[in-house]
Amino acid sequence: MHIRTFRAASLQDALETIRHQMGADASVLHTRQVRDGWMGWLGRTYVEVTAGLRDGDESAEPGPTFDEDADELTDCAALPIRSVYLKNEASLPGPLESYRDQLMEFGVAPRTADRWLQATESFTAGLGDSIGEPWMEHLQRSITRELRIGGPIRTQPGAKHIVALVGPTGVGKTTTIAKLAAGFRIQERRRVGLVTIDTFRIAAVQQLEAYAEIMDLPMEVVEKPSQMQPAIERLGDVDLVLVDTAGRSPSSDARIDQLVELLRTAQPDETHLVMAATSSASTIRSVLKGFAPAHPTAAILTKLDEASSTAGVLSAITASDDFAGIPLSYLTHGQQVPDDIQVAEAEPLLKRLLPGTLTREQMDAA
Ligand SMILES: Nc1nc2c(ncn2[C@@H]2O[C@H](COP(=O)(O)OP(=O)(O)OP(=O)(O)O)[C@@H](O)[C@H]2O)c(=O)[nH]1
Ligand SMILES: [Mg+2]
Repeated sequence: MHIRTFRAASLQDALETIRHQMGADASVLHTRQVRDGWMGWLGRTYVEVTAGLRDGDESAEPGPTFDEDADELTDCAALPIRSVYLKNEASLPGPLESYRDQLMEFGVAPRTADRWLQATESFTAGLGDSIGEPWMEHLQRSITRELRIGGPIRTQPGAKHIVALVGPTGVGKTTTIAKLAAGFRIQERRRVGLVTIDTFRIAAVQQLEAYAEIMDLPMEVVEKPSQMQPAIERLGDVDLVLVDTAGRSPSSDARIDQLVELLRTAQPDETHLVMAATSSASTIRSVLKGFAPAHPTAAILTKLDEASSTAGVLSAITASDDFAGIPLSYLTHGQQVPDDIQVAEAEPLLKRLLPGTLTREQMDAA
């Protein structure tokens, strides 16, 4: 089969060109709108049509010549369309089509991109004339509807609320524990105790110990299940116990089982799965799957400051037909303890949806 892609100013022009170049038996395989210019901005919109012609069909239509160099055409001969077969999926408005390409470029599965964009289109369809619509804001709103925001850790004086952080290696679990400990101790004036079960590396214990010393917090190191409850007892009359764990690869079932066994002895009230916002959608999906035995009750997204696009990550954590979504508790956006943490909300995630995504403030300022 010959497959060729044509660009033209309109679908009509593209079809006429296909007919002229490939003959009346050509089939339209795919259509989309594309924009040139930087990241789709300030460019012209074209219709891109991919057409195919089965081998042996070339002679079916006398007349048309096959010009190998004429892939991109904006100036088309005016020939009547007779029998070009159109598989015209319902096309989205131009700006949404260009977002579809960008979302997929950043790891969003086509099914998810379509769900978001169709929700956006349905929303805007109800608004009447869509020319000049703030499409990105509508897209952000559609994604927000699927995002689960779980809220922060809630403590009661004297309740000894136990919260464990689990996740892959190096995502920022220990740093986030230090930020949380400082926030609860200083701003909320709670009594906080730390437990680490990360005895895998000597440096890991020392890392948490350093924070415990600076903040004058009790800290216990637990190496095996039998030590857990006595260690929690020794912390004394604290309101919040934060449990740091060793980073685990989501594909290492044995190590995750080991972690889960040790964690079970702490009987955590909440288990927050820590993931880096710099990860790809497929990494996030495999982390969610790999850490499912730890029964995470919430997720923390770290390293938002380093993420060029949150589209892939959001596609993996938002609710879909076969996934209930995971509620977000906190976002972290830098290495500074205690400052670079905030209670999760949609806006910081959505303003980084794609490179160059405009925020409401940026739009207002423009
Ligand atoms: N840019 C940025 N770096 C961060 C953030 N949070 C943590 N880090 C850095 O990430 C690195 C790893 O942080 P850790 O807290 O040690 O990560 P961990 O998950 O405890 O690592 P393991 O215990 O080895 O699994 C450190 O250099 C942190 O300073 C963040 O929000 N943004
Ligand atoms: Mg750590």
